[in-house]
Amino acid sequence: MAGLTPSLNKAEFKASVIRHLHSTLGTDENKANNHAWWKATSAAVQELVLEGLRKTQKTHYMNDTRAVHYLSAEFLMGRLLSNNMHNFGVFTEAEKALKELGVNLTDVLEEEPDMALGNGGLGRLAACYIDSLATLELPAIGYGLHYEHGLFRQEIQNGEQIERPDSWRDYGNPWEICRPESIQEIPLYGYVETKYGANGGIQKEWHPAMIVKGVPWDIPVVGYSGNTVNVLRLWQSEASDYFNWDVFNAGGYVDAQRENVQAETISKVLYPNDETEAGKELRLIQQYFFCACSLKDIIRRYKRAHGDDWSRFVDQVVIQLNDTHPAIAIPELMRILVDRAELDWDSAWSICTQVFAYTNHTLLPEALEKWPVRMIEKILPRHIEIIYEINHRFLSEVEKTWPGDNAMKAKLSIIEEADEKMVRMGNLSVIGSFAVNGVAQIHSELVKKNLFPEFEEMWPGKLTNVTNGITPRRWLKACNPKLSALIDKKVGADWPLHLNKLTGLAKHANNKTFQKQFMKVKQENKIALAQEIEALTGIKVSTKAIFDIQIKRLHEYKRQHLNLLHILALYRRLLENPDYDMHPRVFIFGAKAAPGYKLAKDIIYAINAVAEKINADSRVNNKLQVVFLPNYRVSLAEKMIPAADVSEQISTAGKEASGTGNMKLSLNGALTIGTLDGANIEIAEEVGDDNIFIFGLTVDEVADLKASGYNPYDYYYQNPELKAVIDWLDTDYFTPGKPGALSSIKHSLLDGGDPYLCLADFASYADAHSRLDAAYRDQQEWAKMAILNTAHMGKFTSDRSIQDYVENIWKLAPCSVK
Ligand code: NBX
Repeated sequence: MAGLTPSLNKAEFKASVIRHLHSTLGTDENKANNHAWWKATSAAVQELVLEGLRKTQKTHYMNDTRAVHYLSAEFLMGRLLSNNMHNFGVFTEAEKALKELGVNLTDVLEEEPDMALGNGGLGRLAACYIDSLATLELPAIGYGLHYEHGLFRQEIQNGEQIERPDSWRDYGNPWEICRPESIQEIPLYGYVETKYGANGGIQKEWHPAMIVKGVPWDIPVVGYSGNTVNVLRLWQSEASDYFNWDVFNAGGYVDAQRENVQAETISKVLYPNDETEAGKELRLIQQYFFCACSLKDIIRRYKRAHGDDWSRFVDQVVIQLNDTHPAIAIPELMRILVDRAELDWDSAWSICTQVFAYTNHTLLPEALEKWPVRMIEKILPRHIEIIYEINHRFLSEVEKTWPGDNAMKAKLSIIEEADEKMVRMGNLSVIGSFAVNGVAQIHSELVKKNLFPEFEEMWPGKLTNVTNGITPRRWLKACNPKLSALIDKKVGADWPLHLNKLTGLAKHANNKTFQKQFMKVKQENKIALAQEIEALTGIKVSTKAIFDIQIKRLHEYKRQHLNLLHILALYRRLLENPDYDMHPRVFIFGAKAAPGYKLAKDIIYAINAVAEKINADSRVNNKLQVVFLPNYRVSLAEKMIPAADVSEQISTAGKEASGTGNMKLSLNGALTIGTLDGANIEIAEEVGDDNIFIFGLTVDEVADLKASGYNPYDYYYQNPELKAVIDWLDTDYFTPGKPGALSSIKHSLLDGGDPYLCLADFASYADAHSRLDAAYRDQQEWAKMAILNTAHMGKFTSDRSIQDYVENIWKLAPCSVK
């Protein structure tokens, strides 16, 4: 792959940037501010990108390649300039070129708004996967929504989260290309007409009441040091041109405009809920809109090569559903094949069930998508008929496997027969796919054992595992240049493509010089983060302290409040004994709460209140500090992760499907304190039990404890320290003049039943922290453990995950671009 990279030398790069400053931006070197330099630099890089894109598309077309189509409602891309420069191998030259122009690349990179078109892990996973697909030279296209506003920007006012709109494209986005030639029209609402043909056959015709336009925006996805540039195609909704001309002509200009607004609302905003389903009509329309646009696009491309011959469709097309959010694509493809292409049902179903594969990301019941039948009926009247037909045929299969068992039918049915009938999107996805995967070994086992056990029995082998991964290009090479340079020297520079090469670091783990170099990099990264913390919050943190970081969405199951209880315990110990022996520690949080998730917002408020009190309390002797960094996002993660000593991965066992932040932190030499949950288990296997701090109940122990009737009060009364810190939340100590401001947390932990077992795990967690504190005192030992973490993360490259998908699910071949 190396050597094929289209590259620019320093002089050429400089000339290109200046040319863009002049002719793209209409400014010059003297007037340009950092924003203009960012745009000009991006434009210069985009020239390379587009050249690669053209070649890739031509090559894929000429070779009529089989491709994977990754359907995801979210792609959490972050910033692209640094990434694209690294992947093209022009970062260093560009840095030098700009320096000669008197411009600091680091400042320029800060001008780029994050593309925050996702909530968290699921969306970022999609972004890592399209990076790996391009890197591995696999024909692939990502399909999603071109949200006008991505995930909200978080401000903290008086300790509370305030949501502000995110406007990532306000001043133009240099990477995206509008493709009006590929606009699609998408029907909505209306009714279905049944027609009887001369031969007695039945034809269904959907008469939609509304048509919206799907406008594609392409974001090129640059593979690392290769020539493949794939595409992420994001659909924006617009009012259809001819839509509602009648109203318009009748003088109903204003009414017509109102409907335009409705059409354009579809891609306006990303829903900010992770792990819950709101059941909002607009969200269902979003899902259908991008699936319908994408399927039309896939079929248009297929037909260009194969005309109306559907026989090769399953050879050319595989569609991966990123969770159930795109599951409506299954009945949509059936509609196209049966109503439009006039295939018989069985042929159409056979195609569908060879094309779709589905990834499950959660077991939490509240996160499993269900849509009211009545809502689907209204918006997609033909699809509800198709869903019923799929279900009818499926239930006769169930009847064959479990004759006469109606309870089984009720359980497996796509339709949930409740007061309000619901469509279970998970069941639809399993039934309509040829492969279903969980995202870490334990999660996939639980999918088989607890979520879909009967499906496993009906179709042995359909349910499988692909453990998540992360791209080491963004999450080590680009975000941690100092560590990368050190690693280059030890194991060579090709580890970003072959992450297992990092095992070559293990033999240096005991080497004092290397330990010093490794820890020096960590220290420099901590100093940089400390400056960022001060700039963002005004808090001066001690860089001698252990940087203990928990970054992820705020959710009860992720247990930021368990972390907080332990912080309170340390605080108490320090107040009781100012000489309490602990290494100084800075606890750093980053987390957004779903705007409607009251307790999550209360926990953010509590962290901030506790932080304010502790940071101002001289009695803690500079041993304890707490920081909540506002507006956690990809670009902030890139600054935090390289500076972490400790990675908090403390979900209740069985609840975190995988986690991916755990991998990023460990890759950058942080030691994990974590439960045996999700990918933590596999991380522990890789790094070894001596290099990780595991605590808490296991999945089985959680189940046993719940079965035996868990009572949080047992732990509360039996552990005086735990009782004291929980009671503390009920005073106005942290919220002077506002007693009870933090009591919702206490309530959820006691009378609320402590659904995520914080109290049951508290003692074990505190003990793990004591072990960690003791381990840090031996700096050589700690350095060795940190090095071994980096050394043993090879498994977690997203290239390996994609390879697993390719071999076990997609059956794709790479296609190199010359
Ligand atoms: O997906 C996350 C899981 O919680 C993580 O354990 C896992 O590592 C990651 C990638 O597999 N799920 C997640 O991020 N979900 C969402 O963001 C989400 C968004 C919208 C929605 C439901 C869930 N309606």
